[in-house]
Amino acid sequence: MAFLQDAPRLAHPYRSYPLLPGLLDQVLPARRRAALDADLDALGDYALMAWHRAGASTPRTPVLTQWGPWGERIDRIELTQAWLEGARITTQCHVLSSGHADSEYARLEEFARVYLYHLASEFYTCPLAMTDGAATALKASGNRELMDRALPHFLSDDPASLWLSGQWMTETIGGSDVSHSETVARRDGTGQWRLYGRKWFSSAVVGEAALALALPEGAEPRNDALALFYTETMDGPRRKPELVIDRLKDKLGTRELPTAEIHLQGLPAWPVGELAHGVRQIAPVLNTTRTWNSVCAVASMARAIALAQDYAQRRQAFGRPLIEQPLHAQTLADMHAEFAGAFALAFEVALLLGRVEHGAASDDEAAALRLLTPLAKLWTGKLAVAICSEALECFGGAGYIEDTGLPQLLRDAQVYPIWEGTTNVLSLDSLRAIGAGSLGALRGVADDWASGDETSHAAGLIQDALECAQEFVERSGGAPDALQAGARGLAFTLARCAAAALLARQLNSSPPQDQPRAAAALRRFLAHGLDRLVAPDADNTVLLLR
Ligand code: MFK
Repeated sequence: MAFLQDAPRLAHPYRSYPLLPGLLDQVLPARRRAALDADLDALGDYALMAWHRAGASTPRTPVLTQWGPWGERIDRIELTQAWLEGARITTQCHVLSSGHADSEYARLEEFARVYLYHLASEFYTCPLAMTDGAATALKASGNRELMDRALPHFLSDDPASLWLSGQWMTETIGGSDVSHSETVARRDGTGQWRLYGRKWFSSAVVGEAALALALPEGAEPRNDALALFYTETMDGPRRKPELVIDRLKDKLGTRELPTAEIHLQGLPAWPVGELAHGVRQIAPVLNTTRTWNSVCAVASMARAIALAQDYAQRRQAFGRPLIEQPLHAQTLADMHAEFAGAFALAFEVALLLGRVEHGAASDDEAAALRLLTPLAKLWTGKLAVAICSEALECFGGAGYIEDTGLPQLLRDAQVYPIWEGTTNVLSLDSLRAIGAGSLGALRGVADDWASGDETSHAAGLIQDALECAQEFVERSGGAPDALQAGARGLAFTLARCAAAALLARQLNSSPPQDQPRAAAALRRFLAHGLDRLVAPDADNTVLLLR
């Protein structure tokens, strides 16, 4: 009989893995907790179905048809099955609307849904994240007219009226430095603003609306001169002719997601707020989508570890199952500990976001959230790539073979450190937050999280690492280049400290039967070290770059 290998099996993503239910049990009041179950069960069912469906079908990608048979411009995009199902499943399970419910727990409940839905969605979560961000930014703007017009669609629980919103910032010359935006806004003879320019990455081009940065005609091209505009893309069932889709991107991963290059040729638009300071106005979008990025990154880690662990029980090598091989078991346990820290941090950001939005957070929590948002994004993004890569290795050669479905995990994970700001851009954003005083706030909340009889040793290690981080900031304070050169090491240290403090809190608040595992996660995470600070050596850098 030829050799046959059992494939890895995925258990129910909600019911069979204790981390998410355990967190929700601990945090949510009983009534809210019970009310959430039906949606999470449904999203877990959908995720399981999608995994089996993907294994039994040939991968598809979206197709753009630009021209009709009689010469007319049509820019039609055919979507994959999961994208066609996206509006129904997300509205049925209240993915977006739940995040804007009137409760400090709204964001936690939203991101629990996102976590379960993300991989099955084939990155339909990308435009959902933008839509969530657009809703958040419109609310922050206080622009009542635009809120009344767009929010009922963005947060709709009816698939027929759901609108997706894009976020159009990135341009060829601009990239992360959006101050070089070339898109301009001009008023026509009727006083209507219209957008002209080219946007280089639009992942919600099938959506009905967008927030876009543009330079109002006549304004000095300065950093703070960009304005934020709201625009709509559809004229009934047809895309407006002033929005032209140039092509779909050919990407390393997220291939089901139709990311487009577009031209704006006079698309009507409305200012969201004052005709300047657009970056400040779009910041709520950035912080919201970065939180999505963090939660989606931990969802990828969870999937990779679940499959690798299941396979380790099925695969026999050198006389016993992989899971009984000491080095393989060690590798899996290392992945679990890092994942537990990342999960705790991503969901704490979600919880804090809801608390801040509903006035339930302390001043320290609000200031810490500003710093934790980029920290969680940059750390979970990098970790997702490392864990997905390690998980593929756990399958040996099979992990490198396309129709196992495993390589896609790694390809898709590579978007997390890039999407919504690279690791370096986010490290610099964390300096922006530290400059506004949030390091002291982070130290305060981390002290609270880690305090407890069982965790005094952990609390000491965390305090020591945070003290080193603070000293690094103070030492480099007078030398901005040194601070920037060390910003990544600083950010990773702070992220690890926050995650360790949350693991300590988890241990202190776990029911007795869960404490041994919580203690093991904390111990292993600490053993991997907290301090990632590097002393920048500018001369050495110059020599190496010669
Ligand atoms: C899922 C699949 C995706 C498919 C493939 C995708 C590939 C990637 C495609 C993309 O392009 S995704 C979009 C990624 N782009 C970004 O995320 C932008 C990255 N760049 C940054 O984040 C820059 O740091 C930033 C644009 C914000 C720099 O702009 P500025 O104008 O040089 O910033 P400045 O002057 O420091 O800040 C302007 C204001 O905004 C300040 O407020 P004030 O005016 O009150 O002083 C800042 O405090 C505020 N601000 C900036 N970032 C903030 C913020 N406020 C709160 N939170 C933040 N994060």
